[in-house]
Amino acid sequence: MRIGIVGLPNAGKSSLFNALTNAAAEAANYPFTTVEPNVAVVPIRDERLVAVAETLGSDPITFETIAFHDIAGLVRGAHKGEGLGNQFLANIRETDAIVHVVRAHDDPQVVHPDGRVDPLADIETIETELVFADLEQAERRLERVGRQARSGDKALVGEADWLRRVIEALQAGRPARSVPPPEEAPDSLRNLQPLTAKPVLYVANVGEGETEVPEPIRTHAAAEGAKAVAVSARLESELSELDPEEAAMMREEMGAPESGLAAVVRGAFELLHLIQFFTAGEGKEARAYAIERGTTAWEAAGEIHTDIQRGFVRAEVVSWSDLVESGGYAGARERGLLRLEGRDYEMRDGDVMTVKFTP
Ligand SMILES: Nc1nc2c(ncn2[C@@H]2O[C@H](COP(=O)(O)OP(=O)(O)OP(=O)(O)O)[C@@H](O)[C@H]2O)c(=O)[nH]1
Ligand SMILES: [Mg+2]
Repeated sequence: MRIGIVGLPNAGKSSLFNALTNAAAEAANYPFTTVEPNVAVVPIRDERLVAVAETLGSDPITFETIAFHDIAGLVRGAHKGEGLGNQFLANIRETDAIVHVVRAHDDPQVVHPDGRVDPLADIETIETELVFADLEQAERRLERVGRQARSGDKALVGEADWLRRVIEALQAGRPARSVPPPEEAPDSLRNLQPLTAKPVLYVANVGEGETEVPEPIRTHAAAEGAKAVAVSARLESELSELDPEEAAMMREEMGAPESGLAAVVRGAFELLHLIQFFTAGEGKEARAYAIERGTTAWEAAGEIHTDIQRGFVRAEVVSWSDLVESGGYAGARERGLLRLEGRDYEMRDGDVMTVKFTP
C-alpha cells in the first residue's frame, strides 16, 4: 500500500512522516527502509500476528507495510509554478490513497503561509491545486488519446470521451472521482492516475492534548465520503523518539489514547476497505497480507504466490484467536475449529490460511 502526504507548507506533514517512521521502526523492532529521504516503507505491527507466531514458534514475523511519501507543501498557485510543490505531485500519482494534513492547531510560533488558521480554507486551497494538477494531466493525455482514437478503436474512443468528461468536471471544480471510467475502457483511470480520484484520509493536526477531529473538518470529510483522524503531529514525532514504555506513560498522562501511527493506519485500512489475513508455519515464517474486504480464498492465494493460486485445491482456515486459544494447528483441528474452505470462501479479518495446492 502506498500513501502520499499532501498539505500546505508548515501543516505538519514532515512531523507526521517522522512520527510514523520512527514509531514503526520502534514498534516493529526492525528499521524501516528509507527508499529515498522522503519515502519510508513502514511495517504495520499487528499483535494478532505476533500472538500467532508465538503460539506456533514461527520465525521470522513479516508484517504488512505502508509506503509513505512525504512531499513539499503545496501553495496557492502551485499549478502556475508557485513554490516547489507542483513538481512533486508527480511522485504521488501512483499511490493508493492520499493523506491530507490540515493544520488545526493555533501555535503562533508556527508560521501559516496565509497568516491565519482556517482548516476549511486550507483544504480548499490544496484541493484546488490537486484539481488543477489533474486538469493539466488530463488535457495532456487527451491530446494523445484523442489523436489515437481516430483509428476508431473502441477502448480509445471510450477513453477519449471519458477524458473530455473528466476535464469538464475538473474545470467545474469537481474531482475526477465524480466521473466513473467507462466499461469499454477500464484502464482509463490507471492511465491517468488522477489525484482527485484517490481516497483521502484527512489528518487534522491538532494541538497537544486534543483528540477530536474539529467539526468543520469532520463534516467536510463526511460529505466527500472521506475519513478523518486527529493527530498531534509534533507531539507524536517527539513521542516517537522516546523508548516505547516512556512514550506510553507520557501518552497516558496527556490523555492521548492511540499513537498517531495507529490512528493513521486504522484510518487508511478503513478508507481502503482493507482487512488482513495471515499465513504461519510451525517454525517457519508468519506473514500478514492486506486484502480488500470481499476477497475470496482463491484471490488471497494469489497474494501469497501465483503458483499457489494456480494449483489451488482448498484452504484450511482458522481465526487467529481460535488458533492461539487452541495452542496450535493440531489443537484447532481437534476442536473442529480448523475449517476446510473452497476457492469462493470470503476471507475474514484475522483468518490464518494454509492453502493446499498441486504444484
Ligand atoms: N505546536 C505545534 N507545532 C507543530 C505541530 N506539528 C508541526 N508543528 C511545527 O510546525 C512546523 C512545520 O512542521 P513540518 O512538519 O515541517 O511541516 P510540513 O508540512 O512538512 O511543511 P513543508 O515541508 O514546509 O511543506 C515545525 O516547526 C513543527 O515543529 C503541532 O501539532 N503543534
Ligand atoms: Mg515537510
